[in-house]
Amino acid sequence: MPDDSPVLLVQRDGPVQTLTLNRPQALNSFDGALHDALTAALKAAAADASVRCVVLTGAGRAFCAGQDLSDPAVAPDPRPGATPRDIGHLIEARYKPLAMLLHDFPVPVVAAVNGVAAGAGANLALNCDLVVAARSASFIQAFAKIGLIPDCGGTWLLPRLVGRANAMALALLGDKLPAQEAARLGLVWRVVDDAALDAEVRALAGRLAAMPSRALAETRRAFAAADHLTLAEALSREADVQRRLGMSHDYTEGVTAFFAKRAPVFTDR
Ligand code: LHQ
Repeated sequence: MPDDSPVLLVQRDGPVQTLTLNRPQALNSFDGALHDALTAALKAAAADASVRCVVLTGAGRAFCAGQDLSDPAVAPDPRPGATPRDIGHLIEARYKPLAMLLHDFPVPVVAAVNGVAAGAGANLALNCDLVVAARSASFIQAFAKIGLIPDCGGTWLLPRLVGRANAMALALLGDKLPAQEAARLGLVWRVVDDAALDAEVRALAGRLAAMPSRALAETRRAFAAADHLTLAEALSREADVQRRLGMSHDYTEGVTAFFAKRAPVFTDR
């Protein structure tokens, strides 16, 4: 019987949009349909001013097993003389735009890593602003096991998150890193009991949604930009961004609310 359940579940809870990868039979690995659905849903959320936080998670026992290796677009043809696949094209066409979309996202994105996150699935999570993992979750830089290098931003993210020594060990060995160890290395922010993941992430997303979205997105961009700036350049960039944010409604609202001893109501995006 054909499986006609959507490959991505889109659920709205007030200002929080939850996107659930839904190919549990293939551990939520990416085929073309999932790529299309996730990219479209992220673009729609980015364009919708009423969305103030996005949560990414997976259905079933996995977060995401990376690329679906059975997808004809990537599956190598073992026949002698067969033309090799150009998988670089897929990276350019799919994974790069996805990572850049997250990098430029106007509101915070939280990864709720409910289970195993492998290959590009692990790096999908690491592209998010905050990563909360269930205690039973794990992270695997599976690429070396199939003769590839970390993609979906892995080569950029891993050394920045965990330092070169840890990044090299993770990427070269491709071992399964349990969530607790991932948190100890600084790969993820927080580990919670499996049964508490949904509630913890809901509370966190609600908090983020009430915060000044534009300032949060500018913080992500400032951290990334600072990587290739001198201190003096970073300080000047801070001044530029602060100048813009200082003219925003959210800044006026934040300071006004502080002195009025009330909760601020932030609306900018
Ligand atoms: C899968 C997958 C999968 C298809 C589990 N595909 N079916 C970019 C561009 C181009 C080419 C290549 O890659 C990339 C980026 C990448 O992401 S490369 C890395 C791709 N991912 C992997 O190499 C991970 C492969 N999966 C695994 O190592 C294991 O499945 C993990 C460690 C994730 C989970 O292990 P187990 O819990 O033991 O589950 P399992 O291996 O038994 O998998 C369950 C089912 O899911 C199984 O199918 P079956 O019909 O036997 O029940 C797997 O074949 C299927 N599956 N990952 N990526």
